[in-house]
Amino acid sequence: MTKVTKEQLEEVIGHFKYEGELTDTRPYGSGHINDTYLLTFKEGAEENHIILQKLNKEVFPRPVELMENVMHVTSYLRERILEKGGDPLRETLNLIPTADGKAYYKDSRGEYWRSYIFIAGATCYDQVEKPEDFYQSAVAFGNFQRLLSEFPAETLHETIEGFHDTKARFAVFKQAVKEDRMGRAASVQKEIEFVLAREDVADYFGDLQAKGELPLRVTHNDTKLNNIMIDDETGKAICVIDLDTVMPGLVMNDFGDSIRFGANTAAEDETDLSLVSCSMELFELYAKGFLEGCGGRLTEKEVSLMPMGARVMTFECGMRFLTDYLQGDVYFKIHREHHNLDRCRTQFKLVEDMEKKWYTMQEIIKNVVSQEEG
Ligand code: ADP
Ligand code: GN1
Ligand code: MG
Repeated sequence: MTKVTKEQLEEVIGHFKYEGELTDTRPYGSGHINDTYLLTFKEGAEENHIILQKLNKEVFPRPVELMENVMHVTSYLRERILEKGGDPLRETLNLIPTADGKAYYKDSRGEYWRSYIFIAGATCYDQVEKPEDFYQSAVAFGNFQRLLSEFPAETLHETIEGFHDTKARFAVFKQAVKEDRMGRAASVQKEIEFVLAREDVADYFGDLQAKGELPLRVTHNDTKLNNIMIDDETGKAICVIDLDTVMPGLVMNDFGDSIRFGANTAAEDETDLSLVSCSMELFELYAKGFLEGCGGRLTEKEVSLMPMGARVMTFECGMRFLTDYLQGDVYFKIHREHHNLDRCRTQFKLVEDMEKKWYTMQEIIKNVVSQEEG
């Protein structure tokens, strides 16, 4: 990943249609993929913020297609939000065009940039601070699923091929172990064994899909808590952000990725593994909110596979962190040595914990469903 220079930022900012005088530019947020900046503009006595992002070209090799998806999805959501009397300036992302009316700017180094209206008075959380926030995020992600249920899926590009093809990711992992580019494999034998012992988990959804048992839906595919904005005043989750991976996918994965991140009693990169566990209270709360948000659109099979979604997504994410560690930290941004290994370990601890609580997780889903029906 090449570093963004001051001159580069100046060039990019000069090409967008902004109003007012620029008073501050700073890196922003805790995403692992794109480079996000917060810009501050002054107009008279008023201060306005803007989000500016450099797309990660290594992760998203076809940025133009990606931006087409973002444009389609946000303009579709805008219509749905207006129909129900909502405020599209706060309830979906809004692209700010470049001076020549484009949705993105390609700079002189060939990097792609886009800009969004800043959603003020709302927060993205890296960990659940209040259970109610997690519940609200569940309703919002479920609702996102419902709002996109009629979206013409065939118009979407696949921004990352096989993004949640866990079986294919398992094969990539094995290759990374074999190549052992950084000479790190010997020091992570325990983690490697953990993955190899769970090929059945990696294959689970792919096998069912091959039998035609799972519907393909338009899904978000990166439903972590910090990809949702919660209104500081009302406490409601108002906007689903980070739309780069909206693609056809499985609804259990959207459910599961939220559990992986938000029902963890510790941070994704916690080094004290004794703090890491999957909270059954948060699991239940999220399941309630998500099913409510989906509004009865899921099949019985999809609902019954929600615990499996949590297990598969957590396993897959841990395996991806470990793969990246073995390959030399080329995919996820790291902020300290062995960061990806620390992240991998929390995920595997969570998987183990879910396996211990497997029966409880199934029972919770059954209870939530019967409460919904009753
Ligand atoms: P990444 O793919 O790197 O995770 P995101 O699109 O999720 O990038 O953005 C990173 C962070 O920037 C978010 O977690 C959020 O805090 C902030 N952010 C992104 N878009 C907006 C927006 N429109 N308004 C306010 N904050 C935003
Ligand atoms: C990345 O972009 P961000 O930080 O929201 C990743 C997800 C992982 C997540 C792990 C495009 O999400 O798939 O689950 O990190 N996004 C991409 O925290 O790979
Ligand atoms: Mg994000």
